[in-house]
Amino acid sequence: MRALPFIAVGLAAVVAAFGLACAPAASTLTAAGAGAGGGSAGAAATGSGRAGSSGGSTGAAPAGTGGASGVSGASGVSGASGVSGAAGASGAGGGAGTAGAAGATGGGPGGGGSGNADAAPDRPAAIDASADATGDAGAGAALAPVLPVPTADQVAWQRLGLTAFFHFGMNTFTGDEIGDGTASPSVFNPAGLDPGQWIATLQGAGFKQGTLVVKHHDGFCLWPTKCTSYSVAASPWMGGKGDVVKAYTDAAHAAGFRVGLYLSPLDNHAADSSSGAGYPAKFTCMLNEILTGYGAVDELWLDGHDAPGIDWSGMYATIRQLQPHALIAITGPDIRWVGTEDGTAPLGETSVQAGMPSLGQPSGPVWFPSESDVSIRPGWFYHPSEDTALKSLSALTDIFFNTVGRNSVLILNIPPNTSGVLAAPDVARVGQLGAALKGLFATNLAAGRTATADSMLAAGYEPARALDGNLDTFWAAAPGTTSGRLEIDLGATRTIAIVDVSEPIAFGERAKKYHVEVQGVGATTWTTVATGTVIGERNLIRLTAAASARKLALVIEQAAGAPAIAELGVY
Ligand code: FUL
Repeated sequence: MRALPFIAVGLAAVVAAFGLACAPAASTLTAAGAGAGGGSAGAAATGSGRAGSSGGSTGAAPAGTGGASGVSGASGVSGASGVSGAAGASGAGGGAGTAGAAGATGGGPGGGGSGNADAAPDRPAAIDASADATGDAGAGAALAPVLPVPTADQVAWQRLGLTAFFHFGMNTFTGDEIGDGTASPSVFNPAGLDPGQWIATLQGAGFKQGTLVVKHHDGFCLWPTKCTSYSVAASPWMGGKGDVVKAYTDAAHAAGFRVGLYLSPLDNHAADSSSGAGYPAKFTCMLNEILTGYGAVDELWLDGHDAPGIDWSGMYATIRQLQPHALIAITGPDIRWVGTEDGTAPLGETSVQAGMPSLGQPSGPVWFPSESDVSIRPGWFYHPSEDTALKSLSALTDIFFNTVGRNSVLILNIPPNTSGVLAAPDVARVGQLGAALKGLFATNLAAGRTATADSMLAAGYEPARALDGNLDTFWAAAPGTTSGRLEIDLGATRTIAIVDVSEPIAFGERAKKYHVEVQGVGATTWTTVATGTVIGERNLIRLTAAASARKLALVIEQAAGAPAIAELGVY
C-alpha cells in the first residue's frame, strides 16, 4: 500500500491512503522458451554506456558468444519507431531513437535460445531468458539468467539514473500545492515560457529525461484538450492558442532529452471524478490525446492519487498500443514508487518484487524497479517565497548517492516559475550539482587496470570486462558458483573515496551479500571497508574514511546464481 504524501488538501476523502501496488509485470518471464520468437541471439542490447557518461561505447559481443548486433543507444527507446534492444533473430530493430547517448551498439555476451520468454510479446525482455549456461545452437557459453529479468526498456530507463520532474500549472500562479479545481484559468499566463531553457539546464548537469506534469490534481490541462474546458485554451496565455505540452515535447525531442508525462487520475475540477460517473471516459480521452499528439513518450507517470471507476487493465492495454515503449509508472506495471519523497531509497533496494495482478502483473516475483521523487524546493510547485529555501548542494549530493547509488532512479523536481522558466536559484543549484558529480566521477582509477577473479564462465566474460566502461559486457563467474572474488590492481597506491558497482541487470539481480576489501602496497592482509546486499543497476559506496590502497577486491559472498559484474569503478 502506498501512503501518499499529503500536503493539505481540501479535497474529498479520496486523498487518504492509496494502495498502490507495485509490481511490474510485463517483463516477467513465465517460462523458459514460452515465447515463440525466432532464435534470439541478443543479450542486453540497450546501449552500453551509463547515461550521463559521454555516451555508449560499442559493445561488441565476444567472439563465439553469438551476441546480437546492436540496437538502440540508451536514449533510443524514445524513438518513435524504436524497438530498443528487443532480442531478435537479426539483432536489429533499433529504432531511430532520439539523439542522446551516442548510439551504443551494445551486444553483450549473447545466449543462444529459442526466443524470449516474456509474458507480453510487445514488451521484450532484455535477454533471451531461455539461455542456459551451456548455450545452444552453436553459440558459446552464456550466462544463465536469474529470473525475473527486466525488459529492454526498463534496462535503458534504469541506466538513466538521474532524471527531472517539472511541476507547472495553475498552482504556479495561485500559490497552491494541490488546487481544488476552482481557480480561474485567467491567472495562467507564463509569458516567457521556454522549455528549451529547462532542458538545457538539466542536460548541462547530466540529466537525460524530464517528466512534465501535464495535469495535476486540480484538473487543469496544460494542452488545449477537447476532453474538458479546464485547460490552457481558456487562459489568456497566447490568446488561448498555446500548448505547454507541445512546447515541452518539441524541445525535448529536438534536444535528445527523453520525455516523461505525468497525468493525475485524481481530478478535483471534474465534478464527477470522485463519483466515478463519466470521469473514466474523460480520463481515457485525455490519455489518448497526450499519447497520440506529442510524439514518443518514454515514461507515463500515473500518480497514485487514484480516481474510482478507471479500468486500469484496459488503460494499460491502450497505453501499450499507443506508445509501446512508454514505461508506465506508479499506478502501473513497469516502475514502482520507492515509497518516500525525501530522496532516500532503502539500503538493499531491489527491483524484484511480488507481482500485483491489480497492476496487470502476474502474482509471482516480477521486475519492478523503483523511482525516487523529491523536490529541490520545499514544495512541488514554484513559490517565490521558497527562492531561498532550496536544498543545499550537499543535500542534493547525498540524495544522488542515496537513490541512484542505491539501485533506484532519481526524479528531481525543479519547478518552472510564473514566467515559464526555471528560476535563477534553481539553475544555479542544478549547475552546482552537475559540476560536483562530474568532479566526483572524473577519474575512474580502475579503468584499464588489471583485474583477476577466482573463476570465470568462459572466454568473453573475463574480469577485465568489469573495467571496460561498457555496461553490456561483464565478468561472470563459473557456472554453479554462488560466490566470487573480483580483484583490481590499481597499479600504484591510490586514495579511494567511492566504489561504484553494477550488475548486468538484463540477467537479473544476482548478488545477495557482498563486501569490499582493500590492501595497501606490500601488505599481506586485506581490510574490509564496506558491505552491501543487493547490487542491481548501481551501488555507490562512499567510504566513510577514504582508503589508501594498491588493490581493491569486490567479494560476493552470496548470490542467486553465478556472480556477474558489469562495471566496478573506483574514484
Ligand atoms: C504526489 C502528489 O500528491 C504531489 O503533489 C506530487 O505531484 C508528487 C510527485 O506526487 O502524489
